[in-house]
Amino acid sequence: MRKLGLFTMAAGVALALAVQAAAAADKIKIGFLPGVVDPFYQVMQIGVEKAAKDLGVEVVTQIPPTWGVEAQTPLLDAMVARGDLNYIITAPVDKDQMVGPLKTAVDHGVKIITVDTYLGDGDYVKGPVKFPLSYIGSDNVQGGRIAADGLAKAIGGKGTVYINSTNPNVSSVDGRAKGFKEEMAAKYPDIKVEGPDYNLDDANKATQQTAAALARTPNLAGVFGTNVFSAQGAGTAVVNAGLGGAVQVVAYDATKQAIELMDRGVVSLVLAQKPFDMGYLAVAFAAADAAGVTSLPPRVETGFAIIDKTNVKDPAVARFIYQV
Ligand code: T6T
Repeated sequence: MRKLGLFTMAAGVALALAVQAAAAADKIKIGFLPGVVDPFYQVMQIGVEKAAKDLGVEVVTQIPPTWGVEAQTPLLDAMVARGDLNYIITAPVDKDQMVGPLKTAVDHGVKIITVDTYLGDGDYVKGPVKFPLSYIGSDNVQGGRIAADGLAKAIGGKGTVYINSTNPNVSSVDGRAKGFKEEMAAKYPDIKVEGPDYNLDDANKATQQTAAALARTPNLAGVFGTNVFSAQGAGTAVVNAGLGGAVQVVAYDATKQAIELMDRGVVSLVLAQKPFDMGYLAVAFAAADAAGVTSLPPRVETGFAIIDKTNVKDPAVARFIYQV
């Protein structure tokens, strides 16, 4: 297993301090507002709740039923209007459009920690958006590069590949598509990249779009699905077309379904993120901040487990499959 986490020494020290300091911290209340209902955020919620129990803090969770600013903003506004939350842990669904609503929360005395996705360019020290305490999540550009290397290897270094993604202006999936394209352009001159198409977090739409890509490019060699819904749709379209094994799929997010498709020879590589860690650390950071810790790192990369058929049965790797 390759682990690419850059969990810094500072972050490790901060976490240890958080655990010790939580007992001393004033009782805090945290809002948890992820992006949408899906297995990735369900695992994150398990991490949030475990940390809340371990550290003795209260958490209020609201999950938008669909992805988008229109769905996330009213839930955020309602959290702020409660008046009793000290921190909100959130995955902003748009790196620009959620700046205003989250800044309003800060103006009402709520501190913000972003998980999985970030605001602005994600640099909360020198970048355009500085108010969040920290970004805790994957290095998604790096994840896109890993996906590109995996897909290039699976297709023998040549052919046309296609990206299916969710929405523009989302730091996570944008980063994945960027890293993927950059890596392909830099290292694989015989691979042509098509897409991304945007499925708006709808697996059925992802299936239709991938089916259209297969029809458009009859010799398509591979597909990169940049998240749960994209990879699900990509896998389903390849199976429906009877092309399992002939068209290679690389899946971001280690759902049980992605692993099943790997067992059936449809998916060649799965990138597991660490949503449990993201949720747990975010609560620990809030507790540490409340206890007076001033050196929390503004960015924590939680790393990946990279799963293929050679290591999928290894318990050290399989533990990162999203068990929900
Ligand atoms: O891939 C995750 C998350 O990292 C991304 O920001 C949005 O999609 C997921 O939640 C999976 O559906």
